[in-house]
Order: sequence, then structure tokens, then C-alpha cells
Amino acid sequence: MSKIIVFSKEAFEGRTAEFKNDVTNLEEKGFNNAIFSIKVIGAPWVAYYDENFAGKHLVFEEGEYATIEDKGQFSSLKMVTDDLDNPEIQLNVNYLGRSVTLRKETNLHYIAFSDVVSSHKVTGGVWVLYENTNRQGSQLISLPGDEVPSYSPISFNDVVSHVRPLLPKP
Ligand SMILES: [Ca+2]
Repeated sequence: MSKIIVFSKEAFEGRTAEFKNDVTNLEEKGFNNAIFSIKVIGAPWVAYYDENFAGKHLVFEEGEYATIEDKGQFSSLKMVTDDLDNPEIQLNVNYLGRSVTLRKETNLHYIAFSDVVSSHKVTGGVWVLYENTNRQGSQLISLPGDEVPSYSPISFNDVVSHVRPLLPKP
């Protein structure tokens, strides 16, 4: 059974709660802007700044996070239930008409696509797009079938430097 356990202080201290289903509004659970450490068992979870799975967000795969980036910011939680097999994403540089299709984790510096991507389409798996190399900086999580025609409305234009698919557990 997949679940996420949240704590109101770092290092798994303070108040705690365990969720096995999506939480559209952490306010109702007494944890709005109050998550400071996390444990995830099973499937990955995405934590969002805003309620109803909106706004800036971060993915947490199975593991223990004694301290987290963006502590005290999350307002909703969603479990990743999508099929993680056969990941594939198409990245586009709209103004140049360039595209590349990727199937594994890639540092975009190596293929001359860093800081130029302006849209994407996910044709398989769940992908995490990062602002910086080495899985650093802001994240954009994208699910199978997602098509984001322009990053401008979400302030993500020309910043992606690294992408990776979430991988199924062996
Ligand atoms: Ca970047």
C-alpha cells in the first residue's frame, strides 16, 4: 500500500499524519503550509504549493526526507498512479522549430537543448523537468498524454536544463 507520512517539523518531529489518497486541500487536514519533513512508501507523490494540485510543485519518491526544500509551502498532495513503463517525451524549441525525443534521464547541456525548450509532449511515463542540471532547481512534473504548448504562462520558458522519467520499481 502506497502512502505519504507528513510531519509538522523537520527530522520527522512535531505533529504527523498519514495519507493513502490524494489530498486536494491540506487545510482540511490541519497541514496547510505546515509540512516540514516527509516519508514516502511505495508510489511517488507530488506536493503542490496551491490547493487542488496547482502551482509550483515537487516530486517525492519512496524514501525519507528529514528536511525538504520548500518547507512549509505545500497545500495539496497527489499520488502518482500512472504507468511508468516506456517513458518518452518530446521537447521543442518553438522559435527554432527544433525537437528531440528522449526516453531516459538527460542533461540537456549534452544535446544543446539547455535553457531553450519552450514546450513539450509526454507520450509515455511520468517526467520531471528541472530548471538546473543534476536534478536541481524548480520542477515541472508531467503525466502521460500531457501536452504543454507553451511554458510562458507557467514561467518555465527557456529554463529547463535536465529531464528524467520516474522509473518503475524493479
Ligand atoms: Ca536552466
